[in-house]
Amino acid sequence: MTVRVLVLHGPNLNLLGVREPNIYGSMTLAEIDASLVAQGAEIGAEVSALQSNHEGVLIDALHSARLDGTDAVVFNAAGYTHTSVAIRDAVVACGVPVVEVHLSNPAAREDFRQTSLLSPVVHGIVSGLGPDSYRLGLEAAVALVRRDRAETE
Ligand code: CA2
Repeated sequence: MTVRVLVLHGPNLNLLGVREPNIYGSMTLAEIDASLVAQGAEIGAEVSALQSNHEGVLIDALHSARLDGTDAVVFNAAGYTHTSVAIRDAVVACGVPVVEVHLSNPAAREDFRQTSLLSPVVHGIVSGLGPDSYRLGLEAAVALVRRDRAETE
């Protein structure tokens, strides 16, 4: 059975490949999304992707995931990772497994990136591996859903 995964990208990630390639790499967001859709097709997952610079849009997307048949979310909340109680609450409320991903390794960066408000409420975290963080996050999300399904059969 197909696994439906939402890949959700937070603020400024629309600038990937255009600005700061030394930190975030040279792939554009469209290229990352296309690679995840292709990966999904290979492993039996239907991948959709959304980027927003607006906190409320990200929260609405998490709420929709609860109702629209999404099985798991791969989420790079970007700067909101470190600041947004509202997004953390929405992650809890969405009721599907969420895998937190980061292109960079926030633990190796500035003090203000050392706290993730999301990490305590997600199923797992992949960071520091560039676009491979998303690739591994998607693989993990699909495995989580398949394991849950197998356990409830
Ligand atoms: O490493 C990551 O994926 C981050 O989530 C990226 C966030 C940062 O605030 C987190 O601490 C770690 C920033 C995203 C900004 O994306 C840009 C991409 C290109 C140019 C400028 C910003």
